[in-house]
Amino acid sequence: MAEYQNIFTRLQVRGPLYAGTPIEAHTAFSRSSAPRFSHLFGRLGDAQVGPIYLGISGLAALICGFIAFEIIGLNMWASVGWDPVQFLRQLPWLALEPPAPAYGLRIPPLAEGGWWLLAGFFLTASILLWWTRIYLRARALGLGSHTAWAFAAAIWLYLVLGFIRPLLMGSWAEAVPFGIFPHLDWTAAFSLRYGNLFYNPFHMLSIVFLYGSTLLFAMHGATVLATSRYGAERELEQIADRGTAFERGGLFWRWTMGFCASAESIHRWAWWFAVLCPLTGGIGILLTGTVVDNWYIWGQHHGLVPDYPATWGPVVDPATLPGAPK
Ligand code: 07D
Ligand code: 07D
Repeated sequence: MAEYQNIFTRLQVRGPLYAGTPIEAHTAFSRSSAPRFSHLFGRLGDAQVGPIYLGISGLAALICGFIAFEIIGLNMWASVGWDPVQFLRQLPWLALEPPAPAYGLRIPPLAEGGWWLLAGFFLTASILLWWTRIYLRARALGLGSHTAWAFAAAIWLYLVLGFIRPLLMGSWAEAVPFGIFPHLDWTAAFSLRYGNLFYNPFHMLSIVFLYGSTLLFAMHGATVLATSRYGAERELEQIADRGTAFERGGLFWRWTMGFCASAESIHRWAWWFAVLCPLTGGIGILLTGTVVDNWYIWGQHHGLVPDYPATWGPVVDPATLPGAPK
């Protein structure tokens, strides 16, 4: 018989249909759609689908998100002369660009960046309203607000990239365009313009937490799956009692690396690594162009970049050369 490895789910998690804990009766909206079972969802997680809680902030977030999505999509479609085939063919390369630098922080005509501002406004409203929804639903269930603050860390990086840094630089043109490949082109151009982001210590920190998050996630996921044959995913008594799956999981890490997290602390590790990735990243982006103009030259001044023999003369900041964009 094949050994039970538990990499793919073979069991359906399926209890009796359940509406969830009672909620305040006075809210204008409530939970909607009768709960039902889905076999496919049962393969991925809990088989019960719904009821979903829509609520005012959720509904408003969806409407704002839809408006932003429409503005972006219709502008992209217009950019290929409303040709539906070219729209689909070129979609990953199409963009809605921010205003040109000449406009600074002024409001440009719709076709010259105005639509970008509007889309950004509605996308930001949508994201902030979704944050509110997460916060309020967690509170209503008597949970901590950890999910909301983790999401806030991602929103911080998003706001730095598209709003706070452009404000400090005095130009919307500094912000990221909407578009699949155009936003990657922006990322590469940003790194080049400011002298190679690899020498930005906050980019380094952000990468540490990005890579660290995947490592911790793999270690934690693997530990729980590997001990689920002893019931580790049903955590309660495992945490306190000797001889349980949880103790074996802890022993595994103590034997292999001399130290083990606790059932509670591993989730704090995961939370902090995930949160610190966009948090440190946002600091790095905020400093770029505002405090530090060229990370390579900054690296030379701070001992990150060795002093190469001056075969071709000293390194000059390209931004100071005649003809360089201001
Ligand atoms: C798996 C959860 C599901 C989310 C998904 C994303 C949209 C966009 C497109 C309106 C992990 C849904 C996508 C709603 C629709 C239009 C035109 C999350 C999961 C599946 N990026 N980025 C992607 C965003 C920035 C970078 C993919 C958003 C910065 C690089 C997707 C933002 C910089 C690469 C995407 C944002 C940057 C990507 C997959 C906002 C520096 C890739 C994302 C709001 C941080 C990868 C073609 C994913 C790719 C990729 C979305 C910001 C760099 C389109 C919404 C400006 C180097 N980014 N990104 O799976 O395949 O996330 O690109 O800030 O290689 Mg990006
Ligand atoms: C984007 C937070 C905002 C997202 C939100 C979600 C929706 C979707 C969906 C309905 C991700 C909103 C969601 C709207 C709704 C549905 C379905 C978080 C986001 C609010 N880099 N780099 C990072 C690496 C280089 C550059 C971070 C590696 C080059 C720039 C990360 C390498 C150049 C920026 C990272 C590498 C360059 C970054 C992002 C290697 C390009 C940033 C962390 C191995 C040539 C960003 C400080 C994150 C940053 C960033 C990794 C290379 C440029 C750690 C591994 C040198 C401009 N890079 N990078 O959490 O913070 O993103 O930098 O080469 O802005 Mg980089």
